[in-house]
Amino acid sequence: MNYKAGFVGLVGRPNAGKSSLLNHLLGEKVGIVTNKPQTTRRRVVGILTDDQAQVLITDAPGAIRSTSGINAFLQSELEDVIEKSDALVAILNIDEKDPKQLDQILEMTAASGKPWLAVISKADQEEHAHRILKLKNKIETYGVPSVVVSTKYKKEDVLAELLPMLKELLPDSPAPLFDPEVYTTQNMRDLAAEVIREKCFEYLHHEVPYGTAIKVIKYIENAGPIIKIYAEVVVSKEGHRAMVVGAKAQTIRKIGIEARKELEKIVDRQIYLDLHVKVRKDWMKQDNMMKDFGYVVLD
Ligand SMILES: Nc1nc2c(ncn2[C@@H]2O[C@H](COP(=O)(O)OP(=O)(O)OP(=O)(O)O)[C@@H](O)[C@H]2O)c(=O)[nH]1
Ligand SMILES: [Mg+2]
Repeated sequence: MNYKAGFVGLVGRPNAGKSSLLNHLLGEKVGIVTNKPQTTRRRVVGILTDDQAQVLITDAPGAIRSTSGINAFLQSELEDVIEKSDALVAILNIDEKDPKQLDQILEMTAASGKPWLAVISKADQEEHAHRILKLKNKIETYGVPSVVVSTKYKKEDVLAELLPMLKELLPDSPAPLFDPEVYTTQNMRDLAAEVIREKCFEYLHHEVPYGTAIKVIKYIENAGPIIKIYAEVVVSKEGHRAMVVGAKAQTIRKIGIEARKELEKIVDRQIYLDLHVKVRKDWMKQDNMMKDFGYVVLD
């Protein structure tokens, strides 16, 4: 069989478990995960390489509709991932509150005209298990295969079932497209910003986390044994500053401690993390400021 290589885009609702699935398949954290929808903002590529194929899985924001600001960016980022992928995986989460929305995910994926398959996610959730068969039947009407997954299933088992099917969807390629030794195209500086943002999603509530962005000002890794990271937690309203800082600075301290611990696990080195809260009014409504945080669709 010829060598295969290409990009597979993940298409699903916000909270469908896309980033969790990618991390699970890789056995590494490349994308951040929270129980709040619209966690992923920019695409993240995870790479699975073996002697038959290189599968470049692109995690994308969940499907939403919006015409302005950060949400319009999320929509166009997903549209661009769909356009640039060689194949797609529709992720259908069995805990979706509005199951009709899953039909739209199937429609959207099929309409791309790309080769695709469907994954039924979060299958461990027994209270929603009755939906699995219904979803399978619906997927069958599209004439594409489906796989039932959960991050609670063993990684090896999920890979054994899913990987051969993903390879089938990919074009021939004379060689891998990326260094076979690496598992992501993301750099540590960007991952650090994302992990800090993940903790903001965990420890902040209501609209506050949706108005946060992280800017890594300095990332120093070669000046001694400790990696030093200086970053800004940017909020969109003056009133949010106090919520991010918290009483006696407890909230920002907690965000910093948890982000540092997580990053130390990832890089297996000691980290010094310095966080400052900064207000940039309505940044997520203004293109020039969004661009500053990388929220722009790249050509
Ligand atoms: N029970 C269960 N929960 C899961 C599973 N996969 C993901 N979750 C949970 O679902 C929530 C959303 O997971 P994410 O991976 O962030 O979902 P996403 O599709 O990337 O979401 P967005 O980035 O917001 O579009 C988190 O609380 C996860 O822990 C699973 O297989 N089983
Ligand atoms: Mg995500």
